[in-house]
Amino acid sequence: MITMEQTMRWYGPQDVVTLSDIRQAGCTGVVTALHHIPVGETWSVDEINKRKKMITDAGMTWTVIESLPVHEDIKRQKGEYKKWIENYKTSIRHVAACGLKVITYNFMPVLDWLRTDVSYTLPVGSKALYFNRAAFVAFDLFLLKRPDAEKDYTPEETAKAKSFFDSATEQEKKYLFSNCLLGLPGSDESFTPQQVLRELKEYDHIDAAKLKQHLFYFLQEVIPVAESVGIKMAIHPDDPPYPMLGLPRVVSTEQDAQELLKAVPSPANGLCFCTGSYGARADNDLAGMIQRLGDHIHFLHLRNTKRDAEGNFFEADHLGGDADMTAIVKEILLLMKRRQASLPMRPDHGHQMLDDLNKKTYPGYSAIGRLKGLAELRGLELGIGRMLNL
Ligand code: DNO
Repeated sequence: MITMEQTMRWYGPQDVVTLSDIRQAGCTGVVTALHHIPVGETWSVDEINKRKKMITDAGMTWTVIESLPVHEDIKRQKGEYKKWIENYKTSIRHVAACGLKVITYNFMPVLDWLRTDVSYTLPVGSKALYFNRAAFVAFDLFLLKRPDAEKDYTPEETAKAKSFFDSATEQEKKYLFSNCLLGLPGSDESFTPQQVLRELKEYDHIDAAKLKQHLFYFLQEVIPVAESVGIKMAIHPDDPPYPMLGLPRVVSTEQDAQELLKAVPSPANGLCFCTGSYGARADNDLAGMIQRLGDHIHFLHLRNTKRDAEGNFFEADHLGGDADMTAIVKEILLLMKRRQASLPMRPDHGHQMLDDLNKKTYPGYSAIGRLKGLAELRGLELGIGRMLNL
């Protein structure tokens, strides 16, 4: 039976969750990035090898990068975007020279993932990440005060946001503000509102069609390089998977994924299949997507969300929520059998629970919560595999 390669994300030497913690959780691999290198700059062979040695010294492997970020100039095709693309190609070559295999990246303008509450208390007392639509609209309209933002919302949504805002305490407003402006993953620096407004303005004339063109151009440039050195590129979907703050998002649905794969056909042009991000939309058929897109899936994020009709969702237990994790893991097992390859996966996010509650980790990246998710997924995989005689 071919099983998934179990990994966890590690934010590097300053991460409160140590390599030893990750090893004890049963992982054989670590997923990480050189977060200290500014976006756009080249990753040197030396720096990559230094990080790799830390991981191999801890008894694990490093084959998947998450993320090699794409410079905003590339997404906007402005400024020095050609230079940043050349740097990206050099980084791909360096990463391959160090024996790594998969590069995860995303093409979300300005912000990466976004939640309105990073410590939403669940009935059992652990904490989860939460996206509250009314809170988000309130942030946009009344805290960030994005020009013309009201055009993006129905009168009903605006009214809900207003009533949310009017009943929130000053402290709750501050908390909402800082959650929405959390910096990029792996960074301790938050965005300032001025910075975000300035960045948003840069996208004034970029709609989804244009952003797609920019993505396809980027792929046409970097995929041949990746293919020539044996690197698989894995694009992470948008999170949440729809336009935010007036910004287009173009990797939210199965159709988006199909289009970007078709734009540059190559075994190197692939996907990070994140069940949490795609799964926040009811119209994404996750198990079906694995069947149809499976040949292009190079990395898996397994996570679950529970949605409601208003567009709110919270991160549920890995085997709870709206995504049918049993059906998903079954499809993954069949896929790996067909491809005769083990796919790297990580339990994406985890609740803050037990001793996690006394620690400050990157939101979603607690040790025990992720270990619980991993252990459940591991058991599910083994059970399904045995039942199906794989
Ligand atoms: C959130 C993560 C994302 C992801 C990037 C990939 O927890 O899944 O931040 O790493 O979008 O580029």
